[in-house]
Amino acid sequence: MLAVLLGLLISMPEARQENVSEPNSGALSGKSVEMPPDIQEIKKKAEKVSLNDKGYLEAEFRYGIVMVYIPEGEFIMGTTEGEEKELPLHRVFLDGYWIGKHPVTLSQFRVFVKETNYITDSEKGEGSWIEEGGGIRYDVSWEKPNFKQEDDHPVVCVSWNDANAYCGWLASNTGIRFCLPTEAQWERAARGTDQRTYPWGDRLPDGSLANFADVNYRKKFGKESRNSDPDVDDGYAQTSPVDAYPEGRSPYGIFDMAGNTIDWIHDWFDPGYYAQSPLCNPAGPVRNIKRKKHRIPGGWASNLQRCIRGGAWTDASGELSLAEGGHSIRSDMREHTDQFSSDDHLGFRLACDYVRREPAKTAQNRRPGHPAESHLLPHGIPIRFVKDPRGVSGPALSPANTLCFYR
Ligand SMILES: [Ca+2]
Ligand SMILES: [Ca+2]
Repeated sequence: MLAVLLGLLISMPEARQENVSEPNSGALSGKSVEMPPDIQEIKKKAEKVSLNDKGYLEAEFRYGIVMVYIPEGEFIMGTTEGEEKELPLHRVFLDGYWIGKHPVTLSQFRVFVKETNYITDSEKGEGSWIEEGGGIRYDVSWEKPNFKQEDDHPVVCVSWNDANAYCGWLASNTGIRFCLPTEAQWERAARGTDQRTYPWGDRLPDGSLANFADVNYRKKFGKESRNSDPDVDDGYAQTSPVDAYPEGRSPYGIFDMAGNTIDWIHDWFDPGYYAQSPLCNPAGPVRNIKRKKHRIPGGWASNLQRCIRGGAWTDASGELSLAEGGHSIRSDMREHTDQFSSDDHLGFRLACDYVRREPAKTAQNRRPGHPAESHLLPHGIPIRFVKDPRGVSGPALSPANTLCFYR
């Protein structure tokens, strides 16, 4: 079946054009190449595999979960037009990975809770805050976020812990290692390889591209709240269906990378991480601040800061982070919050990158013609083998300017 798909792919001009900058993306080069094992594995376990209209593989699973395959390749991460924590611009190589076409929806999360009797952090008393009438409430949850949600809206009021619990449950149900995306995986899936500011390009969003703090938000929460844009009507004061903005999709055909809900990211947050990020498959700093939880109004703060990306229905179109709170829906924006936090604009999407988690023990494990090898080594960068930073057995990060391979 994939041979047929490859034939289709090669015959699609749009797909070829899109992927010119994807070095050795294998399936797209037109040469006879061995399919990466992750694609083969997904093909076996998915209910359906097809090509989307952007020319990328999509795999469908139970519960309406759809994953899009991002081929291996390089991109430039960061921006010179944002904040200091988004600097320096740095080149990143990623192995191929799968990422959720949509955020996890309310109905998808409900299945998980019903099957497992899972209790979210906010329901355990960790607090989930929302703005209401100029004040803050802390008594909301994924089932009762204090605004109306349909089944196809993204689940909200879930913490990083809740998101990971969902990934673990889905992994056990499907036999596929679902996880949260790394910051690098998320940014490439949102921006592609041409350093665009938003998933659709560089122009500021209008009402057809993303759900952010628009005129509907302003009517509900007041003009002083979060720098909302009175000139845009995106149709929603709060969350929207996860497929409501097809024109705002990323170069890979992924929805809601800007706005609607902000996505939890696997990685710890460090504002200086870009200066020391490894070139290959960065997975965030190795850091786990063992600080005691402390009480804050409505819950607890653990000081365990995780990255969040993409902005939400509460956030501004393209501004930098605002002193009074609120983020931007820029695809290069970096933000963070406590991993126990369960705000009404926090959601998540899935990733799957289990091939990368297999540490390379010897140089022989490398595939011949690995793009990082052929494209980066001429620059004289040394190679060092490290274990997957997400491994449980004492992860080791590669120092800056050192390549690492996990194969
Ligand atoms: Ca809106
Ligand atoms: Ca989003």
